[in-house]
Amino acid sequence: MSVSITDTKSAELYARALQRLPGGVNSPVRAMRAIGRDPIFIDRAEGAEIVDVDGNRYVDYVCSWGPLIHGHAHPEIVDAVITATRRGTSYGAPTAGEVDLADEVARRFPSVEMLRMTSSGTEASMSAIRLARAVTGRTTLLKFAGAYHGHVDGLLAQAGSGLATAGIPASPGVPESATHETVIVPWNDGEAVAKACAEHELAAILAEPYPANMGLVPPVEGFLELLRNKADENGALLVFDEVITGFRVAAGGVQERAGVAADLTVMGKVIGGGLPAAAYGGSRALMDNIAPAGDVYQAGTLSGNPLAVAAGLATLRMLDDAAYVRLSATTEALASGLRDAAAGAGVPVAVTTVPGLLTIFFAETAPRDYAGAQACDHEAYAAFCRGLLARGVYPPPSQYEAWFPSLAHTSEHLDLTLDAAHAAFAEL
Ligand code: HOZ
Repeated sequence: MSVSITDTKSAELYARALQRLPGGVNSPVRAMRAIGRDPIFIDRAEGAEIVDVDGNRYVDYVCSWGPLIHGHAHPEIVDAVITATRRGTSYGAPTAGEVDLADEVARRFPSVEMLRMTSSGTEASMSAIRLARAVTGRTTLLKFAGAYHGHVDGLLAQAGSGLATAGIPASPGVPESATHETVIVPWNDGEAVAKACAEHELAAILAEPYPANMGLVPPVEGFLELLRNKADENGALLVFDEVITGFRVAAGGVQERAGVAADLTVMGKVIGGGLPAAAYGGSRALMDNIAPAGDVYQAGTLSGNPLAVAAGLATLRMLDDAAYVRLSATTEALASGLRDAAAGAGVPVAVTTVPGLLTIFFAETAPRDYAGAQACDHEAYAAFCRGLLARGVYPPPSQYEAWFPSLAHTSEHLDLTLDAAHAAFAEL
């Protein structure tokens, strides 16, 4: 493992990239501006480790922002993709794998009797909203400040993830007409939800049930049940965006852990095993409204792509009960090690966890909403990240993104991470 990094080749690539790619990247957070440094260009990865173009090796806690629950380049997933590739990369026609994948999802998510695949979580969110509006005959949506459901126009106001990271409250280019039917309330605020429900006939209440795009800010006791009840009273659909949490926090996502079922579920990341795939699904009665079964239109040339389906199937089939026990233990060991390291250095932090997800907030207490996440010490987080990177640990370069421990992280990886954390905290 590296103890300091040289980045000559990354710097050269970044200079070239800036001429051709806005900000030098194809998605904003990886540019690392929020932690005050330039992006690191990756050459290859295996298990829990990535290697950059300068040969620096890191323990990776981004893991492609969630899809790689088994770590990088898992041999069974790679084999599945290679086998699928030899049979053709895309047909624009249905395959057996798509039916198998829908079966695998339905077994884990009882609320998802049917699904439609898309290529990205953004598309899946957008399509779930269209369906909710079509079946309710209503247009207004309720979402939470700091939640992120992809870069759908109507949901970009007060959104988490890259918008929060860059401090963009609402993206230019999104017309007011696209957002004026979005009602935004603070996460974990039952009164605000009740008030919004009293004032609006909603098509949907849309939530990440464990929000992880303002950092990980779990729901307070009873909040998900409240959302379920309020949606039912209002006549709205409850839409859970489980792009990050699905197949990760439990086989059946937050819905399994919390025992609260959604009407529509948005899935992504793990379902594609590291290739571009996402989906939305719900009851047969709802999903039969989607074309060609019904008249709610939605389509995609690469939807259900056979390589992504092969990667997704291989990924899901390796996720047995023991895997979830192990992922939970790894997450908890990392969290308690980080808490101890911070305490040892006298740095106040609050570490939130659910199995497979973690955020270290630089604050005395864990935030319970977006305003709380915004109030954390982002300079300290940035300095901590730079300290980790210099010691061979690659954290999410934003206070608003969760860490993604994987099944490939071993006790040696955790030891190295915690040694680096001790040193990085001491520098603060
Ligand atoms: N939406 C991802 C994070 N939640 C993308 C991060 C990036 O910009 O690479």
